[in-house]
Amino acid sequence: MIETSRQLKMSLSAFMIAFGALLTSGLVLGTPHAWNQSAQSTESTEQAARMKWFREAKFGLFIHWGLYAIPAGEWKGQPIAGIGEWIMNRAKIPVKEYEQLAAQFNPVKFNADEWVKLAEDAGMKYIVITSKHHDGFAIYQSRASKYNIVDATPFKRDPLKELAAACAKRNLRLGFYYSQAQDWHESNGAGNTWDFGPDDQKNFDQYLQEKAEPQVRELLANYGPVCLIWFDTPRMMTKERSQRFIDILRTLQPQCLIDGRLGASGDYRSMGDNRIPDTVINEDWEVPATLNRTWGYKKDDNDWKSPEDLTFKLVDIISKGGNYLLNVGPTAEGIIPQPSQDNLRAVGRWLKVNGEAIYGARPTPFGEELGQLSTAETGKDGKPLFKAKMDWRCTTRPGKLFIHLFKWPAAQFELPAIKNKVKKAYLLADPGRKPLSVNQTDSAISISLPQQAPASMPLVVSLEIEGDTVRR
Ligand code: JFZ
Repeated sequence: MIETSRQLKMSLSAFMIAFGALLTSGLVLGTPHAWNQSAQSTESTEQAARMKWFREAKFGLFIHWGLYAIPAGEWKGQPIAGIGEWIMNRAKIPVKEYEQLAAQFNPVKFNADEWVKLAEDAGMKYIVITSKHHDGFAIYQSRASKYNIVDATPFKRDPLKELAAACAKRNLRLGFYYSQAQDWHESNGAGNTWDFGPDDQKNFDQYLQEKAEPQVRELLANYGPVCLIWFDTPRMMTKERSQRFIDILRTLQPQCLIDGRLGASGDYRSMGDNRIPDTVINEDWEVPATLNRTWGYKKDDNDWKSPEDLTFKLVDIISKGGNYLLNVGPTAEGIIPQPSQDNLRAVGRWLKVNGEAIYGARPTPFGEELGQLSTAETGKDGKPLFKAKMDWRCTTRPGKLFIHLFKWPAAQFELPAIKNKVKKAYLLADPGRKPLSVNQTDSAISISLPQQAPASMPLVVSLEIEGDTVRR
Protein backbone atom coordinates (compact mmCIF):
# COMPACT_ATOMS: atom_id res chain seq x y z
CA MET A 1 0.00 0.00 0.00
CA ILE A 2 1.35 3.37 -0.99
CA GLU A 3 -1.04 5.56 0.88
CA THR A 4 -2.86 5.63 4.14
CA SER A 5 -3.91 8.78 5.95
CA ARG A 6 -1.13 8.19 8.49
CA GLN A 7 1.35 7.96 5.65
CA LEU A 8 -0.02 11.17 4.19
CA LYS A 9 0.55 13.14 7.40
CA MET A 10 3.98 11.63 7.78
CA SER A 11 4.73 12.43 4.15
CA LEU A 12 4.00 16.11 4.55
CA SER A 13 6.22 16.76 7.54
CA ALA A 14 8.98 14.53 6.20
CA PHE A 15 8.78 16.37 2.92
CA MET A 16 9.17 19.78 4.49
CA ILE A 17 12.20 18.66 6.46
CA ALA A 18 13.70 16.77 3.55
CA PHE A 19 13.13 19.68 1.20
CA GLY A 20 14.73 22.15 3.59
CA ALA A 21 17.76 19.90 3.87
CA LEU A 22 17.92 19.57 0.10
CA LEU A 23 17.89 23.30 -0.41
CA THR A 24 20.62 23.97 2.10
CA SER A 25 22.79 21.23 0.67
CA GLY A 26 22.35 22.68 -2.81
CA LEU A 27 21.06 19.40 -4.18
CA VAL A 28 17.79 20.75 -5.49
CA LEU A 29 19.61 23.28 -7.60
CA GLY A 30 21.72 20.49 -8.96
CA THR A 31 25.38 21.14 -8.44
CA PRO A 32 27.17 19.47 -11.35
CA HIS A 33 28.17 15.95 -10.52
CA ALA A 34 30.08 13.20 -12.19
CA TRP A 35 28.09 11.58 -14.95
CA ASN A 36 29.17 8.13 -16.02
CA GLN A 37 32.93 8.39 -16.16
CA SER A 38 33.45 7.09 -19.68
CA ALA A 39 30.81 9.21 -21.36
CA GLN A 40 31.69 12.26 -19.31
CA SER A 41 35.27 12.34 -20.46
CA THR A 42 34.31 12.45 -24.15
CA GLU A 43 31.28 14.68 -23.71
CA SER A 44 31.57 18.32 -24.76
CA THR A 45 30.75 20.96 -22.16
CA GLU A 46 28.06 22.14 -24.59
CA GLN A 47 26.40 18.73 -24.56
CA ALA A 48 26.70 18.46 -20.77
CA ALA A 49 25.01 21.85 -20.40
CA ARG A 50 22.20 20.83 -22.73
CA MET A 51 21.61 17.57 -20.86
CA LYS A 52 21.78 19.00 -17.36
CA TRP A 53 18.06 19.51 -16.74
CA PHE A 54 17.19 16.10 -18.22
CA ARG A 55 19.59 14.35 -15.82
CA GLU A 56 17.99 16.14 -12.88
CA ALA A 57 14.35 15.82 -13.98
CA LYS A 58 14.09 12.01 -14.25
CA PHE A 59 10.29 11.89 -14.42
CA GLY A 60 8.05 13.46 -17.08
CA LEU A 61 4.45 13.49 -18.28
CA PHE A 62 3.69 12.36 -21.81
CA ILE A 63 0.37 13.51 -23.28
CA HIS A 64 -1.20 11.93 -26.37
CA TRP A 65 -4.08 14.15 -27.42
CA GLY A 66 -5.71 14.65 -30.78
CA LEU A 67 -8.77 13.93 -32.93
CA TYR A 68 -8.49 10.20 -32.11
CA ALA A 69 -9.85 11.03 -28.63
CA ILE A 70 -13.28 11.48 -30.24
CA PRO A 71 -13.74 7.92 -31.59
CA ALA A 72 -11.87 6.75 -28.47
CA GLY A 73 -11.19 3.29 -29.90
CA GLU A 74 -14.49 2.74 -31.70
CA TRP A 75 -15.38 3.35 -35.37
CA LYS A 76 -18.94 3.03 -36.72
CA GLY A 77 -19.97 1.04 -33.67
CA GLN A 78 -17.07 -1.40 -33.92
CA PRO A 79 -14.25 -1.57 -31.36
CA ILE A 80 -10.94 -1.16 -33.19
CA ALA A 81 -8.05 -3.21 -31.79
CA GLY A 82 -4.73 -1.61 -30.92
CA ILE A 83 -3.61 1.72 -29.52
CA GLY A 84 -6.17 4.54 -29.71
CA GLU A 85 -4.15 7.08 -31.71
CA TRP A 86 -3.69 4.51 -34.50
CA ILE A 87 -7.42 4.18 -35.19
CA MET A 88 -7.27 5.95 -38.57
CA ASN A 89 -4.66 3.45 -39.73
CA ARG A 90 -6.11 0.36 -38.08
CA ALA A 91 -9.61 0.99 -39.49
CA LYS A 92 -8.19 2.36 -42.76
CA ILE A 93 -10.35 5.45 -42.44
CA PRO A 94 -10.16 7.63 -45.57
CA VAL A 95 -8.78 11.14 -45.02
CA LYS A 96 -12.07 12.66 -46.22
CA GLU A 97 -13.93 10.86 -43.42
CA TYR A 98 -11.37 11.19 -40.64
CA GLU A 99 -10.83 14.89 -41.15
CA GLN A 100 -14.50 15.52 -40.41
CA LEU A 101 -13.69 14.80 -36.77
CA ALA A 102 -12.12 18.25 -36.63
CA ALA A 103 -15.54 19.92 -36.92
CA GLN A 104 -16.57 18.03 -33.73
CA PHE A 105 -13.44 18.69 -31.71
CA ASN A 106 -14.45 21.10 -28.98
CA PRO A 107 -12.63 20.21 -25.72
CA VAL A 108 -14.33 22.88 -23.64
CA LYS A 109 -13.19 21.27 -20.38
CA PHE A 110 -9.53 21.63 -21.31
CA ASN A 111 -7.70 23.54 -18.60
CA ALA A 112 -3.96 23.83 -19.13
CA ASP A 113 -3.26 24.74 -15.54
CA GLU A 114 -5.06 21.63 -14.25
CA TRP A 115 -2.96 19.41 -16.51
CA VAL A 116 0.27 21.06 -15.44
CA LYS A 117 -0.82 20.95 -11.80
CA LEU A 118 -1.37 17.20 -12.16
CA ALA A 119 2.17 16.77 -13.48
CA GLU A 120 3.45 18.88 -10.60
CA ASP A 121 1.46 16.85 -8.04
CA ALA A 122 2.86 13.66 -9.57
CA GLY A 123 6.39 14.97 -9.01
CA MET A 124 7.07 15.25 -12.73
CA LYS A 125 9.49 17.88 -14.01
CA TYR A 126 8.72 17.99 -17.73
CA ILE A 127 5.78 17.56 -20.08
CA VAL A 128 5.87 16.24 -23.65
CA ILE A 129 2.66 16.63 -25.66
CA THR A 130 1.75 15.46 -29.16
CA SER A 131 1.79 18.64 -31.24
CA LYS A 132 1.01 16.51 -34.30
CA HIS A 133 0.68 12.75 -34.25
CA HIS A 134 0.65 10.35 -37.23
CA ASP A 135 -2.90 11.43 -38.16
CA GLY A 136 -1.42 14.76 -39.26
CA PHE A 137 -3.66 17.00 -37.15
CA ALA A 138 -1.85 19.80 -35.30
CA ILE A 139 -3.25 20.73 -31.90
CA TYR A 140 -1.77 24.22 -32.21
CA GLN A 141 -2.11 27.13 -34.61
CA SER A 142 -0.09 26.42 -37.71
CA ARG A 143 0.44 28.53 -40.79
CA ALA A 144 1.98 25.58 -42.59
CA SER A 145 -1.27 23.57 -42.56
CA LYS A 146 -4.89 24.55 -42.04
CA TYR A 147 -5.46 21.09 -40.55
CA ASN A 148 -5.02 22.42 -37.03
CA ILE A 149 -7.07 23.06 -33.92
CA VAL A 150 -7.39 26.82 -34.37
CA ASP A 151 -8.36 26.86 -38.05
CA ALA A 152 -10.35 23.62 -38.34
CA THR A 153 -12.31 23.21 -35.09
CA PRO A 154 -15.04 25.10 -33.22
CA PHE A 155 -12.64 25.24 -30.23
CA LYS A 156 -10.34 27.77 -31.94
CA ARG A 157 -7.98 28.01 -28.95
CA ASP A 158 -4.29 27.00 -29.05
CA PRO A 159 -3.71 24.47 -26.22
CA LEU A 160 0.05 24.61 -26.66
CA LYS A 161 0.07 28.36 -26.00
CA GLU A 162 -1.98 27.77 -22.84
CA LEU A 163 0.23 24.88 -21.72
CA ALA A 164 3.39 26.90 -22.32
CA ALA A 165 2.02 29.66 -20.06
CA ALA A 166 0.95 27.18 -17.36
CA CYS A 167 4.33 25.41 -17.47
CA ALA A 168 6.17 28.70 -17.16
CA LYS A 169 4.04 29.59 -14.14
CA ARG A 170 4.65 26.26 -12.39
CA ASN A 171 8.25 25.89 -13.43
CA LEU A 172 7.91 22.73 -15.48
CA ARG A 173 9.60 22.27 -18.82
CA LEU A 174 7.59 21.74 -21.98
CA GLY A 175 8.52 19.64 -24.99
CA PHE A 176 6.68 18.59 -28.12
CA TYR A 177 6.15 15.20 -29.70
CA TYR A 178 6.18 15.69 -33.49
CA SER A 179 5.55 12.87 -35.99
CA GLN A 180 8.06 13.95 -38.63
CA ALA A 181 7.72 11.03 -41.06
CA GLN A 182 4.28 9.49 -40.74
CA ASP A 183 1.51 11.88 -41.71
CA TRP A 184 -1.61 10.03 -42.80
CA HIS A 185 -3.35 13.25 -43.85
CA GLU A 186 -0.82 14.17 -46.56
CA SER A 187 -0.50 12.50 -49.94
CA ASN A 188 3.31 12.66 -49.68
CA GLY A 189 3.64 11.85 -45.98
CA ALA A 190 4.63 8.34 -44.86
CA GLY A 191 2.12 5.77 -43.74
CA ASN A 192 -1.20 6.34 -45.50
CA THR A 193 -1.19 3.65 -48.15
CA TRP A 194 -5.00 3.21 -48.19
CA ASP A 195 -5.60 6.69 -49.67
CA PHE A 196 -2.29 7.46 -51.33
CA GLY A 197 -0.58 4.17 -52.27
CA PRO A 198 2.88 2.89 -51.39
CA ASP A 199 5.33 5.18 -49.57
CA ASP A 200 8.16 4.56 -52.05
CA GLN A 201 6.18 6.31 -54.77
CA LYS A 202 5.67 9.49 -52.79
CA ASN A 203 7.49 12.78 -52.95
CA PHE A 204 8.49 12.52 -49.31
CA ASP A 205 10.87 15.51 -49.42
CA GLN A 206 8.07 17.71 -50.65
CA TYR A 207 6.00 16.74 -47.59
CA LEU A 208 8.99 17.34 -45.30
CA GLN A 209 9.73 20.75 -46.80
CA GLU A 210 6.14 21.95 -47.03
CA LYS A 211 4.76 20.69 -43.75
CA ALA A 212 7.04 18.91 -41.27
CA GLU A 213 10.01 21.29 -41.35
CA PRO A 214 7.88 24.47 -41.26
CA GLN A 215 5.78 23.07 -38.42
CA VAL A 216 8.83 22.19 -36.34
CA ARG A 217 10.07 25.76 -36.95
CA GLU A 218 6.73 27.07 -35.69
CA LEU A 219 6.96 24.97 -32.54
CA LEU A 220 10.42 26.33 -31.81
CA ALA A 221 9.56 29.92 -32.64
CA ASN A 222 6.17 30.47 -31.01
CA TYR A 223 6.04 28.75 -27.62
CA GLY A 224 9.03 29.99 -25.66
CA PRO A 225 11.74 27.58 -24.53
CA VAL A 226 11.09 24.04 -25.75
CA CYS A 227 12.94 21.45 -23.66
CA LEU A 228 12.87 18.74 -26.33
CA ILE A 229 11.31 17.61 -29.57
CA TRP A 230 10.18 14.02 -29.41
CA PHE A 231 10.38 12.71 -32.98
CA ASP A 232 8.98 9.26 -33.69
CA THR A 233 8.84 6.32 -36.13
CA PRO A 234 11.61 7.47 -38.52
CA ARG A 235 10.34 5.84 -41.71
CA MET A 236 12.30 6.98 -44.76
CA MET A 237 14.36 9.32 -42.58
CA THR A 238 17.80 9.30 -44.17
CA LYS A 239 20.76 10.99 -42.47
CA GLU A 240 20.34 14.00 -44.80
CA ARG A 241 16.67 14.41 -43.99
CA SER A 242 17.33 14.02 -40.28
CA GLN A 243 20.12 16.58 -40.48
CA ARG A 244 17.69 19.20 -41.79
CA PHE A 245 15.70 18.85 -38.55
CA ILE A 246 18.85 18.95 -36.44
CA ASP A 247 19.85 22.19 -38.19
CA ILE A 248 16.43 23.73 -37.52
CA LEU A 249 16.66 22.84 -33.84
CA ARG A 250 20.25 23.95 -33.34
CA THR A 251 19.55 27.24 -35.13
CA LEU A 252 16.31 28.18 -33.40
CA GLN A 253 16.82 26.65 -29.95
CA PRO A 254 20.31 25.21 -29.44
CA GLN A 255 19.41 24.00 -25.93
CA CYS A 256 16.42 21.96 -27.13
CA LEU A 257 17.04 18.20 -26.89
CA ILE A 258 16.37 15.70 -29.66
CA ASP A 259 15.01 12.30 -28.60
CA GLY A 260 16.22 9.00 -30.01
CA ARG A 261 13.70 8.49 -32.80
CA LEU A 262 14.56 11.17 -35.36
CA GLY A 263 16.49 9.01 -37.78
CA ALA A 264 19.95 10.20 -36.77
CA SER A 265 21.37 9.88 -33.29
CA GLY A 266 19.76 12.36 -30.93
CA ASP A 267 20.79 13.71 -27.55
CA TYR A 268 19.61 10.63 -25.71
CA ARG A 269 18.35 7.12 -26.34
CA SER A 270 14.65 6.35 -26.48
CA MET A 271 13.85 2.83 -25.36
CA GLY A 272 11.05 0.77 -26.86
CA ASP A 273 7.63 1.64 -25.53
CA ASN A 274 7.19 0.29 -21.98
CA ARG A 275 10.58 -1.46 -22.29
CA ILE A 276 12.71 -1.13 -19.20
CA PRO A 277 16.21 -2.50 -19.76
CA ASP A 278 17.41 -5.35 -17.53
CA THR A 279 20.60 -3.67 -16.37
CA VAL A 280 22.32 -0.30 -15.96
CA ILE A 281 22.89 1.71 -19.14
CA ASN A 282 25.55 4.37 -18.72
CA GLU A 283 24.11 6.80 -21.24
CA ASP A 284 21.25 9.28 -21.25
CA TRP A 285 18.03 7.39 -21.94
CA GLU A 286 14.28 7.49 -21.45
CA VAL A 287 11.45 4.96 -21.40
CA PRO A 288 8.13 6.14 -22.82
CA ALA A 289 5.41 4.24 -20.99
CA THR A 290 1.66 3.92 -20.59
CA LEU A 291 -0.55 3.90 -17.49
CA ASN A 292 -2.92 1.45 -19.18
CA ARG A 293 -2.34 -0.05 -22.65
CA THR A 294 -3.08 2.82 -25.00
CA TRP A 295 -1.47 6.24 -25.52
CA GLY A 296 -4.41 8.12 -27.05
CA TYR A 297 -7.68 7.88 -25.07
CA LYS A 298 -9.68 4.65 -25.53
CA LYS A 299 -12.91 4.38 -23.62
CA ASP A 300 -12.67 0.62 -23.03
CA ASP A 301 -9.06 0.47 -21.84
CA ASN A 302 -9.23 0.21 -18.06
CA ASP A 303 -6.18 -1.93 -17.54
CA TRP A 304 -4.52 0.50 -15.11
CA LYS A 305 -1.13 -0.17 -13.59
CA SER A 306 -1.24 0.20 -9.82
CA PRO A 307 0.59 3.00 -7.98
CA GLU A 308 2.84 0.31 -6.43
CA ASP A 309 3.76 -0.96 -9.88
CA LEU A 310 4.40 2.58 -11.17
CA THR A 311 6.59 3.41 -8.18
CA PHE A 312 8.59 0.24 -8.69
CA LYS A 313 9.07 1.06 -12.37
CA LEU A 314 10.14 4.62 -11.54
CA VAL A 315 12.75 3.45 -9.04
CA ASP A 316 13.83 0.59 -11.29
CA ILE A 317 14.43 3.01 -14.19
CA ILE A 318 16.31 5.58 -12.10
CA SER A 319 18.47 2.82 -10.59
CA LYS A 320 19.45 1.82 -14.15
CA GLY A 321 20.27 5.39 -15.18
CA GLY A 322 17.17 6.38 -17.19
CA ASN A 323 14.24 8.78 -17.25
CA TYR A 324 10.56 7.75 -17.05
CA LEU A 325 8.12 9.47 -19.43
CA LEU A 326 4.67 8.37 -18.34
CA ASN A 327 1.63 8.95 -20.53
CA VAL A 328 -1.93 10.18 -20.13
CA GLY A 329 -4.55 10.23 -22.88
CA PRO A 330 -7.07 13.03 -22.26
CA THR A 331 -10.64 12.68 -23.55
CA ALA A 332 -12.17 14.70 -26.39
CA GLU A 333 -13.58 17.03 -23.75
CA GLY A 334 -10.09 17.69 -22.42
CA ILE A 335 -10.30 15.63 -19.24
CA ILE A 336 -7.47 13.37 -18.05
CA PRO A 337 -9.12 10.08 -16.96
CA GLN A 338 -9.63 9.95 -13.19
CA PRO A 339 -7.71 6.66 -12.64
CA SER A 340 -4.71 8.24 -14.42
CA GLN A 341 -4.91 11.23 -12.12
CA ASP A 342 -5.31 9.14 -8.97
CA ASN A 343 -2.45 6.79 -9.75
CA LEU A 344 -0.08 9.59 -10.73
CA ARG A 345 -0.87 11.56 -7.59
CA ALA A 346 -0.16 8.47 -5.46
CA VAL A 347 3.32 8.28 -7.01
CA GLY A 348 3.68 12.00 -6.32
CA ARG A 349 2.96 11.50 -2.62
CA TRP A 350 5.73 8.93 -2.41
CA LEU A 351 8.06 11.30 -4.25
CA LYS A 352 7.36 14.14 -1.81
CA VAL A 353 8.94 12.02 0.91
CA ASN A 354 11.58 10.26 -1.16
CA GLY A 355 12.41 12.66 -3.98
CA GLU A 356 15.99 13.10 -2.82
CA ALA A 357 16.60 9.50 -3.92
CA ILE A 358 15.17 10.18 -7.42
CA TYR A 359 15.80 13.66 -8.83
CA GLY A 360 19.31 13.92 -10.18
CA ALA A 361 20.09 10.53 -8.69
CA ARG A 362 22.60 8.22 -10.36
CA PRO A 363 22.31 4.49 -11.04
CA THR A 364 23.17 1.63 -8.74
CA PRO A 365 26.85 0.85 -8.13
CA PHE A 366 25.83 -2.76 -7.42
CA GLY A 367 23.78 -4.62 -10.03
CA GLU A 368 23.29 -8.02 -8.42
CA GLU A 369 19.92 -6.80 -7.04
CA LEU A 370 18.57 -6.35 -10.59
CA GLY A 371 18.57 -10.07 -11.35
CA GLN A 372 20.63 -12.42 -13.48
CA LEU A 373 20.61 -14.41 -16.67
CA SER A 374 18.98 -17.78 -16.30
CA THR A 375 21.23 -20.78 -16.80
CA ALA A 376 18.29 -23.00 -17.79
CA GLU A 377 15.65 -20.93 -19.57
CA THR A 378 15.89 -19.17 -22.92
CA GLY A 379 13.62 -16.54 -24.41
CA LYS A 380 11.98 -16.49 -27.87
CA ASP A 381 15.26 -15.24 -29.37
CA GLY A 382 17.10 -18.30 -28.03
CA LYS A 383 19.16 -16.19 -25.65
CA PRO A 384 19.21 -16.87 -21.89
CA LEU A 385 16.24 -15.32 -20.12
CA PHE A 386 16.91 -12.50 -17.67
CA LYS A 387 15.34 -13.31 -14.31
CA ALA A 388 14.58 -10.00 -12.64
CA LYS A 389 14.78 -9.66 -8.88
CA MET A 390 12.52 -7.15 -7.22
CA ASP A 391 13.46 -7.05 -3.53
CA TRP A 392 15.43 -3.80 -3.57
CA ARG A 393 16.94 -1.11 -5.76
CA CYS A 394 19.70 1.42 -5.20
CA THR A 395 20.19 4.99 -6.38
CA THR A 396 23.03 7.33 -5.46
CA ARG A 397 24.24 10.89 -5.08
CA PRO A 398 27.72 12.05 -4.23
CA GLY A 399 28.26 10.93 -0.62
CA LYS A 400 24.96 9.07 -0.47
CA LEU A 401 23.40 5.73 -1.21
CA PHE A 402 19.65 5.17 -1.22
CA ILE A 403 18.30 1.68 -0.70
CA HIS A 404 14.70 1.29 -1.87
CA LEU A 405 13.15 -1.69 -0.12
CA PHE A 406 10.28 -3.38 -1.95
CA LYS A 407 10.30 -6.48 0.20
CA TRP A 408 10.55 -6.04 3.94
CA PRO A 409 13.68 -7.85 5.07
CA ALA A 410 12.52 -8.48 8.68
CA ALA A 411 14.92 -6.75 11.07
CA GLN A 412 18.16 -6.85 9.05
CA PHE A 413 19.05 -5.73 5.57
CA GLU A 414 22.30 -6.95 4.04
CA LEU A 415 23.96 -4.74 1.47
CA PRO A 416 26.95 -5.92 -0.59
CA ALA A 417 30.27 -4.55 0.65
CA ILE A 418 31.67 -1.16 -0.30
CA LYS A 419 35.00 0.37 0.66
CA ASN A 420 33.56 3.74 1.69
CA LYS A 421 32.86 4.06 5.37
CA VAL A 422 29.15 4.37 6.16
CA LYS A 423 28.79 7.38 8.43
CA LYS A 424 25.08 7.30 9.09
CA ALA A 425 21.87 5.54 8.08
CA TYR A 426 18.24 6.64 8.43
CA LEU A 427 14.88 6.31 6.73
CA LEU A 428 13.90 9.11 4.33
CA ALA A 429 10.34 8.76 5.64
CA ASP A 430 11.50 9.46 9.21
CA PRO A 431 11.30 13.20 9.83
CA GLY A 432 13.46 12.76 12.94
CA ARG A 433 16.14 10.94 10.94
CA LYS A 434 16.69 8.56 13.84
CA PRO A 435 19.95 6.73 13.12
CA LEU A 436 19.64 3.05 12.21
CA SER A 437 22.39 0.83 13.52
CA VAL A 438 24.85 -0.28 10.88
CA ASN A 439 27.40 -3.06 11.04
CA GLN A 440 30.01 -2.71 8.31
CA THR A 441 32.54 -5.46 7.61
CA ASP A 442 34.80 -6.29 4.65
CA SER A 443 32.19 -8.59 3.16
CA ALA A 444 28.87 -6.83 3.82
CA ILE A 445 26.94 -4.02 5.43
CA SER A 446 24.07 -4.93 7.64
CA ILE A 447 21.46 -2.38 8.60
CA SER A 448 18.99 -2.88 11.42
CA LEU A 449 15.40 -2.07 10.55
CA PRO A 450 12.17 -2.00 12.53
CA GLN A 451 10.68 -5.51 12.91
CA GLN A 452 7.36 -4.44 11.51
CA ALA A 453 6.99 -3.80 7.78
CA PRO A 454 5.99 -0.17 7.17
CA ALA A 455 2.55 0.80 5.86
CA SER A 456 4.03 2.29 2.75
CA MET A 457 6.51 0.69 0.39
CA PRO A 458 9.08 1.13 -0.84
CA LEU A 459 10.76 2.49 2.20
CA VAL A 460 14.02 4.26 1.41
CA VAL A 461 17.10 3.91 3.61
CA SER A 462 19.54 6.75 3.14
CA LEU A 463 23.21 5.95 3.82
CA GLU A 464 25.69 8.77 4.22
CA ILE A 465 29.10 7.57 3.11
CA GLU A 466 32.63 8.95 3.01
CA GLY A 467 33.70 10.06 -0.46
CA ASP A 468 31.69 11.03 -3.51
CA THR A 469 31.71 7.82 -5.52
CA VAL A 470 31.03 4.36 -4.26
CA ARG A 471 34.08 2.10 -4.29
CA ARG A 472 33.52 -1.65 -4.37
C1 JFZ B 1 5.10 5.14 -31.48
C2 JFZ B 1 3.77 5.62 -32.04
O1 JFZ B 1 3.49 4.95 -33.24
C3 JFZ B 1 2.69 5.45 -31.02
O2 JFZ B 1 1.47 5.88 -31.52
C4 JFZ B 1 3.06 6.23 -29.77
O3 JFZ B 1 3.10 7.62 -30.07
C5 JFZ B 1 4.39 5.75 -29.23
C6 JFZ B 1 4.88 6.58 -28.08
O4 JFZ B 1 5.39 5.78 -30.25
O5 JFZ B 1 5.06 3.74 -31.39
C7 JFZ B 1 6.22 3.04 -31.21
C8 JFZ B 1 7.44 3.48 -31.63
C9 JFZ B 1 8.60 2.74 -31.36
C10 JFZ B 1 8.50 1.55 -30.67
C11 JFZ B 1 7.26 1.10 -30.25
C12 JFZ B 1 6.12 1.84 -30.53
N1 JFZ B 1 9.65 0.81 -30.36
O6 JFZ B 1 10.77 1.23 -30.73
O7 JFZ B 1 9.56 -0.23 -29.67
